[in-house]
Amino acid sequence: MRLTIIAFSIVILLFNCSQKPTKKRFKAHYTHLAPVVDGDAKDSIWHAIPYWNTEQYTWINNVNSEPPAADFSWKYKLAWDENKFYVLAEIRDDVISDVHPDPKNLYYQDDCFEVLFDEDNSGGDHEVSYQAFVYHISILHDVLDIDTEGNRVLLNDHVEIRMDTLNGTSIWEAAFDIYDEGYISTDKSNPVKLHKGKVMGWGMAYCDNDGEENRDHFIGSHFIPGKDKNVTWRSADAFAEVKLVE
Ligand SMILES: [Ca+2]
Ligand SMILES: [Ca+2]
Ligand SMILES: [Ca+2]
Ligand SMILES: [Ca+2]
Repeated sequence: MRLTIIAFSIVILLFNCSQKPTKKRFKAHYTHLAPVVDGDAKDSIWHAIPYWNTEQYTWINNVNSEPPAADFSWKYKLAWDENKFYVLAEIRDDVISDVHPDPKNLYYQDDCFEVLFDEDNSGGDHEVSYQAFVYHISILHDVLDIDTEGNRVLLNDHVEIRMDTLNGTSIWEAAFDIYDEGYISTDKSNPVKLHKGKVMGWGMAYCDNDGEENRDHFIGSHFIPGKDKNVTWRSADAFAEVKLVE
């Protein structure tokens, strides 16, 4: 009897060890008509999606207080077709700021919109690989990640983006090419074709700088367990997921 209980306990333990923690899963909706990336939400797909994603989690807090809505808050919608992944985000940020003009220097301390993709949802380290991408997008539309040598690299040709600000609210509209882990360069690599039912590692974040040297907050789309929440730039284990649906 005792041996049976021990054996049963080991089976339970092994089962638990093999279970990946459940990740938050977002939905992106299919569009027959690609939205025009012009910073205007008039496209039919943005009208057709009836809800906004609004959850926000503070991954870094440098000012010891959570941001009130006028300091930072967001809502966003996600869409896709065979060729692109689309994001429409409406972001309230009281001060739009870029104090580090070199796009490769301290880009994450400026206002910076981040969109995360792990095409095959493998998770794992991606610091010096293209097995996942974290696109750091500046208010000047520069798009930065880290290449396979560990260098900061501009990947502006992976995404068409338009950001316009009026009265403290910015509309970010973006169309992303999705590359898999075999990506070398845009000359030598083709974006993957997307299909219904596909699940990718995904997430979104915003670094909010309000005119000082450093960002006040780093806000993300989903909960990250543990004490160190500044991990998505190097680990896709901390990404959420997105499913491509009808
Ligand atoms: Ca548009
Ligand atoms: Ca702010
Ligand atoms: Ca991957
Ligand atoms: Ca700001």
